[in-house]
Amino acid sequence: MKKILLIVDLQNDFSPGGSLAIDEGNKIVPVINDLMDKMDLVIATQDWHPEESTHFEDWPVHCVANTIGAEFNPKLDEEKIDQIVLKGTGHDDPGYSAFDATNILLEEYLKEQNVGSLYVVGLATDYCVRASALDACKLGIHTYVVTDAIAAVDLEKGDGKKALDEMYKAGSMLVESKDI
Ligand code: VGL
Repeated sequence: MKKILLIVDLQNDFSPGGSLAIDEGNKIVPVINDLMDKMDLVIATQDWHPEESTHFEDWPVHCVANTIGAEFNPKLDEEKIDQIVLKGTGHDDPGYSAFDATNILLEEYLKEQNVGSLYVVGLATDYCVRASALDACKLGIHTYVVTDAIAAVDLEKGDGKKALDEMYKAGSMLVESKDI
């Protein structure tokens, strides 16, 4: 059974300077780089939107496919990624959850890879990390959320904390990277 890291949307547009920047988006990158060495397999998602998407009625334009904003944060050790997962690729597809990916069927892939535990990290705690962890729990996957390797948008103060409570109640374990 494998320990699998799921890195969610560690992309330029969600990093400081990006169109939907999360202040702490850079701080978590070294933590994630270290975690990659502790895992049997590393999966990384990319929000990968078309130029026009109904998702942009709710958010500033971000992570348009094949643009710099959609590229990984340059500090991320990309060569350690085993599988890239693209999501939000359709016109009406917000792609909050990694399990909504369209280039692979993540649920099937995780089964094939003999997932024992899934460690969820990245951006953002209150959106894509939340949706991905909740789906993983629903599928019966042993899910951990690494609390010092995520960061929240916090449109409303406390959204990140609320999302953590929700993920915990749904069955995710909350861990710190030093305990992995
Ligand atoms: C995300 C807001 C809008 C995320 C994506 O990656 O968490 N947040 N689109």
